Parts: sequence; C-alpha cells; structure tokens
Amino acid sequence: MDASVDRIARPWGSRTPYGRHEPWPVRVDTYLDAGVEPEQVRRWVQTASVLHSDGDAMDIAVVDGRMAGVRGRADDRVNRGRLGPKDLFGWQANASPDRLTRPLVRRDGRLVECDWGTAMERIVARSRELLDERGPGSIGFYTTGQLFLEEYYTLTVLARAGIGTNHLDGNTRLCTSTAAEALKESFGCDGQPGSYDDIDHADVIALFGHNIAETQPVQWMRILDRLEGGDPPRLVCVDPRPTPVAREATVHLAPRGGTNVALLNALLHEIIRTDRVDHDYVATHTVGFEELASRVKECTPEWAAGICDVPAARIGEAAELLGTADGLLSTVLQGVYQSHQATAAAVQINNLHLIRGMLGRPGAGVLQMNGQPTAQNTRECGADGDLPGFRNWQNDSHVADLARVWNVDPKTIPHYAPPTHAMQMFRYAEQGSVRMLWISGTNPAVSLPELSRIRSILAQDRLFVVVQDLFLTETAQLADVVLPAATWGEKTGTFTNADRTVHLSDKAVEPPGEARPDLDIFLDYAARMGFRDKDGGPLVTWHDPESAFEAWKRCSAGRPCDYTGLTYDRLRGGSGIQWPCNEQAPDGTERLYTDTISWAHPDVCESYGKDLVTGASDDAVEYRSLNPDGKAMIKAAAYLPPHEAPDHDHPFQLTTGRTIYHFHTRTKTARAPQLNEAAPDVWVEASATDAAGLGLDEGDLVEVTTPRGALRGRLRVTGIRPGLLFVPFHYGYWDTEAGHGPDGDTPGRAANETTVTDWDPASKQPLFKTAAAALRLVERGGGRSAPAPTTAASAPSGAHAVPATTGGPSALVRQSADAHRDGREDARPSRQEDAG
Ligand SMILES: Nc1nc2c(c(=O)[nH]1)N[C@H]1C(S)=C(S)[C@@H](COP(=O)(O)OP(=O)(O)OC[C@H]3O[C@@H](n4cnc5c(=O)[nH]c(N)nc54)[C@H](O)[C@@H]3O)O[C@H]1N2
Ligand SMILES: Nc1nc2c(c(=O)[nH]1)N[C@H]1C(S)=C(S)[C@@H](COP(=O)(O)OP(=O)(O)OC[C@H]3O[C@@H](n4cnc5c(=O)[nH]c(N)nc54)[C@H](O)[C@@H]3O)O[C@H]1N2
Ligand SMILES: [Mo]
Repeated sequence: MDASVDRIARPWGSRTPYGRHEPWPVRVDTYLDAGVEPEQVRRWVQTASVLHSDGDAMDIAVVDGRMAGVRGRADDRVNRGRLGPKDLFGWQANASPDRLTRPLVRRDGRLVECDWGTAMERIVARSRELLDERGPGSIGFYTTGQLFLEEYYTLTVLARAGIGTNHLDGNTRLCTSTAAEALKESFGCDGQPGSYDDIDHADVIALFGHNIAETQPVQWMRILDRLEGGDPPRLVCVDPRPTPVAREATVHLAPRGGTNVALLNALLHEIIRTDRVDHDYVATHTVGFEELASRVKECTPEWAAGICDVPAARIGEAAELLGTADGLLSTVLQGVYQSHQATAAAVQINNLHLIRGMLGRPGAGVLQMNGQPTAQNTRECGADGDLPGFRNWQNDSHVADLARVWNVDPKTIPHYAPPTHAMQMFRYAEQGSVRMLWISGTNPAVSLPELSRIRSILAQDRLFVVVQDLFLTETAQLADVVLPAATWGEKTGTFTNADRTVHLSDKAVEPPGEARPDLDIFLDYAARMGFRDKDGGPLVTWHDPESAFEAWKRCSAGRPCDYTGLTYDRLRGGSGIQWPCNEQAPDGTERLYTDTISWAHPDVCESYGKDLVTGASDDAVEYRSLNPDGKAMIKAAAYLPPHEAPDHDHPFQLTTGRTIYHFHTRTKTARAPQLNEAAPDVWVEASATDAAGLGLDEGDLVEVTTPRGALRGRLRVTGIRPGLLFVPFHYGYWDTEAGHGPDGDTPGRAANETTVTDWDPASKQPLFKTAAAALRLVERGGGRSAPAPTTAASAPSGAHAVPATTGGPSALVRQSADAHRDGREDARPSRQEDAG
C-alpha cells in the first residue's frame, strides 16, 4: 500500500479492506512540507485534529522550531493512522503572516495595537462598571467548540461563580445542542452511548442528515474499507443531496427539507407494524412505548410519502433494513439538528434503537454526533450554560455539590432559570440588557443566522464587544477589544471527540508575537478581577493546563463524564481514552448503557426533560412520575411542517452546509493553499430540472434571495433533489477584494445573509437547513464552471464538462501500512519537555 496519493483529488486515499468483527487495519498518512524529509524531523509532537469532531490522532512534525507537517498516529483507536484532507493541510494556517500578534483596542473608532495590560485593564474596567451599575446579567460570554477542556472549565468557573451570570453559551448551540438535548430527553443525561468501533461490527449503518464522507472523512474511510471487505454493512442514507454516502447506500431517501419527523414516524410505524420490536428490552429498560405506538399508528409510509416526497416503497425498504439488522449503528447530524423539529427528530432515532434493543453491545449503537472538535468539552464543562459535569440546575443537591467543589455559596451559582442560549443572548444585546459580550473562538458575523441583524447588534456603541481570536475576522473587526490567541499546536490541553475519546494536545511551537493561550487570558482576567471563594481564597486555584485538568477531574468525579482515572501522562504516547475513566473503569469505557440506563434516575439525571413542542422544562415531580426507576424514555412527537414554506415569490427550499475542503468560516482552511484552491469561492447547487426550468447552466452567476437577504454565487448543477438549493456557508468577507461585507445594493456571498432567526424549541439550535428562496440569473457563465469541488456531494451531474478537482504535487500524501516507518519510534512518547 505504500504510495503517494493526491489527497485533494482522492480525499479518502486508498482502501484497506477488512471484514466484519475484524480490527481495522493501520494506514499511516504523512504530509511534510516540500523539501522536508522524514529523517530530518527530530520532534514529533502528539495531538489530534481540531477541524471536526472525529479526534483524528496525529503528530506534528517540528523542524527548526516550526511546524513542518503532520502524521497520523497508528496506535490510536479513532483513526489508526489515517488523516483527512483538512487534517493533512489545515495546520499551515498557524503560520499565516496575518495572525494577530498584539492586542487591539478601539480608539476614535479605529482598532489600534496596544500592550496586554492596556487591553485587559479596559476589559476589567468595563466589567467592574457594569457589575456595579447593572449587575451580572449585563455581561455575557459566547464561546466555542474549539478551545480545550481546561479553557472551558476555567471560563465556566469565572463566568458562573466569578461574575455570577447566567449568560454563558458556546457556538455549540448552532452545532450540537440538539445532540445533547436528545440524549437528555432519552437517557436523562448527555453522553454518547455508542463507539466508533461499532462501525467494525454493524451490519446496517444508517446516516440521518449526516454527510460523514465530507465532515468526518476518516470514519468514512472506515466505512469504505468495510464495504470492500467480507460481510459488508448495508447503508441507509437520509439526505436530500447526492452525497458520497447516498451513492454508496443500499437505500437512499432524499426527503423534502424539514420533514425528518414524518419520515421517522413512518419508519417507526413499519417496525412496530411488522413487530420487529425487542419487547424484552422495551419492558426492562424503557418507559413510553405505548404512547409511541399509538402516536405512529396512522403514520404509514404512504402518509409520509406525501409529506416527504419519497416513494412509500423506498420507506418500506429502509424500514426492512432497520428492522432486520442484528447490529444497527445510526449516526445523526445537521440535516436533523438544524431544523425546526430538531430534538423531536433526533429523539425518534433514539426511539428506533430503544424499541429494537440496539444499544450497548458491539455494532448496536447510536451516535448523536458532535461537529466541532471540542464541543463535547464545551458541554461537559458547562461552557454551554449547563452546570459542569452534567449536573442538573433544577436539582438543589447538584447545585450544592458544585458549590462544594468550587467552595462557594450555592446562591452564587445562578440556577433560577434555564441558562441563556446564544440566540437569546444576542437578543438581550439587541435590546440593551446585555452590555458586554466576550466572544472567544467563534465568528458569529459569518456563522449566525440573519447576518445583517448580527452586524447591527455587534456594531452598537452601547455594547462592549471583546473578541479573542487568531485573526482579524469579520467579528473581530466589529470589536472594542481584540485579544490575540495562541491555538492548537501552540498550547497544551485536552479535548474529547464525539465518541468520548479524550486526547492530549501538546504544545509544538511558540505562538506568534504576543499571542497567548486562551487559558492564560482567562486566568489573567480572573486574577485581575480578584474573584474569591467563600473563604476569601482565590476562586480559580490553578495556573496552567495540567493543574486546570486536575481541577476539572475533581469536578467530574462521580459524574457520567468521570475523568478521575486520566492524567496527562496516561494520555501521552498511546491511544486516546474514552470517558468515563475511573477506578471502576481504569482503561475507559467503550460503550454506555451496556447493562442499564445508568444516568436516568431522578436523583442523578442531568435534566428532567422538556416539552418537545414548546421547549418548556418539566420539573422533578413530573419526571419522577414518568420515570421513577430511571429507565430510557421513549418520547413520541407529531410531525409539524417547516416554518417557512416555498410560495410564489420564493419557490425553492434552501439548505446550507459544508464541503470536505473547508472548515466553517475558513479562517484556517482558506489559509492552507491546497484546501483553498480546491474550493476557492461560494457556489449555488440546483438540480438539472430546476436549472433547465429557469434556463440556467453550470457556471452562471445567480442570486439567491430569501425574506432576510440575498447572496450571489456561480451555479453548479447536481443530482440534488428538485426544488432544493444548497449553498455552502463557509464564505465570509475578510478575503474578498473589498475586504468588507455587502455594500449598498450588491449582495454578498455569505449563506447566512439569507437564513432565518428561529430555533428548535427544546435545544434552541438555530435553523440553517430550511428557508424558502428565489433563484435568478445575474450574468451568464460563458463556459466557466462553478468553483465547487467535483469530488463529493457537489459533483456536477449535467452534460457540462467540468474540470476535476485535483491538488497536484503539493497535495501528495504518503500512505504507509507500516506503523513504524518514518522514524515513528522516535516519537513515542512525544513529551512537551522536549520543546526547545
Ligand atoms: N469538511 C468539513 N467537515 C466538518 C466541518 C466543516 O466545516 N467542514 N464542520 C464540523 C462541524 S462543526 C459539524 S457540526 C459537522 C457537520 O456535519 P454534517 O451534518 O455532516 O454537515 P452538513 O453539511 O451541515 O449537513 C449534513 C447534510 O444534511 C443534509 N440535509 C439538509 N437538510 C436536510 C433535511 O431536512 N433532512 C435530512 N435528513 N438531511 C438534510 C444536507 O444535504 C447535508 O448533506 O461537520 C464537522 N466536520
Ligand atoms: N448557514 C449555516 N450556518 C452555520 C452552519 C450551517 O450548517 N449553515 N453550521 C453551524 C455550525 S454547526 C457551527 S459549529 C458554526 C461554526 O461557526 P464559527 O464558530 O463561527 O466558525 P469558525 O470559522 O470555526 O470560527 C471559529 C473562530 O475561532 C478562531 N479560533 C480557532 N482556534 C482558536 C483558538 O484556539 N483560540 C481562539 N481564541 N480562537 C480560535 C478561528 O480563527 C475562527 O475565527 O457555524 C454554524 N453556522
Ligand atoms: Mo458544528
């Protein structure tokens, strides 16, 4: 297998087939800068990818104090040496010449450089002033799914117990708040039941609104390898676009946008009708089956076919596969989470597993996926507003326990109401009750819905905006203070992937200029603010990543996400380890719920649940009467149509999402040449039928308009379902010629100019996947093609000859079957002490 492969042209590399229940073979992917030979690399520094939630373990090659490449870690349970295109090339952004190197403060309307003392004192002065004049509710923190565990935990402590605000959330709200909510609704507590190893054992893998080929390419390699091996799994794909997953699927359902609940109810109907129910499992481990059975009684495939515009026979075929699988693995992501019935739909997938008894054994699992690399930590550390360690804000004994850990009075920790979700925090800023917003590691001026509104909120004089980032992003340009952060590769910390695998990420190189790790910035702020515990000692008692990790371990003790068995040393050298990891499970825990639904008991559960239609929180009494013994909860939901339906003026549905080569608002991937060139600008996907109907062709410049706004891009004709348009949301404004957003009458290119301010009632996740839109020609393409990749879901379907996406010599990546080539031995363990 030793070969060099153009990993832009062939994103998944070559195959290492394996059979069911066999171990996934190793394939080590290595990419080094031109001119650097493996022998020259003296230091390989251990880490994992921060460009998706897979946790692909890798080593950074360091040559002369600079990053010179990356190599997958053969010993890691997650990727066995493989890396995806973003993992391979994205690190180059770290050394981009336009990194922020000094703090900036706004003076006379302009951002000017200053020293750290000046910037921090300005933030401290404003914080004190607001605390005195308006109280803690005037300060909000909006963070990310991309920092490290130690940083989130510190931020949570200072925001909740230091400032005492309820306004703390992450962009995980836009990302996987529905994953968390669906797990709480079904199992009483967040925490991923399944394991990536289930891919090795499943005979049916069902992907719901999840383009895993592009968004977690290494796990897709694993599925592709199984498809070429003995006893391959059959795939069910629910996605309106012709993704690579759809192309490999035995059954592909391409529903009308926003109709997941109707489709799922029909699948549940069929499984119950054909009695593919595991009645023993249902009786022993669940409550609520009867209600589900009666709710879906009328939801026949024919009924759903009318709503979803999918043939009833195809729904029947999918139900047959799901109903007869002996090892069913389901994965769920944004096609489900970013819609109006997000939690209701995600919960139906949990129901499917519960009624079929498909949990807690190899090959039988559900992955309510994460998106961002460290989103799991945002959630477990409470930087999404929940209480740390999956504690229940409505349970006084949980609040008291947290107060004990922090040595504060329970009253100091706001728990009078649900935490403020991000969309609400921006609303408060718009209305003027939030007067300071500290934004770390996220770019809301591109990633939140309805950007004209977000820009106007952030630009208000009365709102003091702090932005902590690597670059002068669209958001940073609107800030009052900009703090230059050190990032992955330049700082040490841990993070946890979607299947609970904890990885250590060591510092490889020095950050540029005066940039500082986010942890140091938060610690500095806590010290300057003089936050105290109830005995007058410092509230934040740690001073570096490892001491922060130790503090977090104390907070996690006895909770589902128990880290007490982990240390930095244990995480160095070998594979990542799955939590809970403690005395009972010293090597970590592959799957949850192997015996019982352990965290749903009323005394221990993280949440008493919510009404899936209104989002209202249930209380302890309701929960106890529904679920006195702490079983899994089967919650039924009726289908409700999307809030915005196509009409005469806006005849299309519009959905937005990702391509394999770019990450979010592209602050990193646009600065990696191979990735940037593979998809340099925005495009608009439409079906051949719709293009022909409007007389449009590949490469035409088109305008997409919704009631909120418009964008322009070139047309790509694909096999997307007729009636639906797709726009990638990666393209903001910082790297356009103008360098700023849409001006006057000329629409911009950001997808979120068009999206709607609306969210799922239970998870509060905004709706990025359904809107009604119009499409029109602006200018003929004249033989040009859209700047969209040809390798994945945006592959052209028309007769038009479109040049294939390739990377050329600079995208050649070495693949090796031998884990111990390339001086691998030298790298273990790769310790931080070697730095120098
Ligand atoms: N290359 C790349 N990888 C990434 C990221 C990235 O930016 N780029 N981001 C990471 C993050 S943070 C996240 S959250 C994940 C997201 O990963 P995914 O959820 O896989 O990505 P999306 O493209 O947002 O959406 C997935 C699919 O949902 C489908 N869809 C749209 N509407 C519907 C619907 O109504 N029903 C159904 N069933 N499907 C629908 C779309 O056609 C799309 O193919 O990716 C992670 N990985
Ligand atoms: N239309 C539409 N909109 C969407 C989505 C969609 O599918 N469609 N998906 C949503 C989803 S799932 C997500 S996750 C969001 C993502 O949206 P964002 O979080 O806004 O996207 P990023 O570009 O990843 O922004 C992260 C920022 O953090 C900075 N950064 C990176 N590492 C560090 C670090 O170590 N420290 C600090 N301080 N900063 C750092 C980066 O430079 C970048 O500016 O977008 C959401 N918006
Ligand atoms: Mo995400």
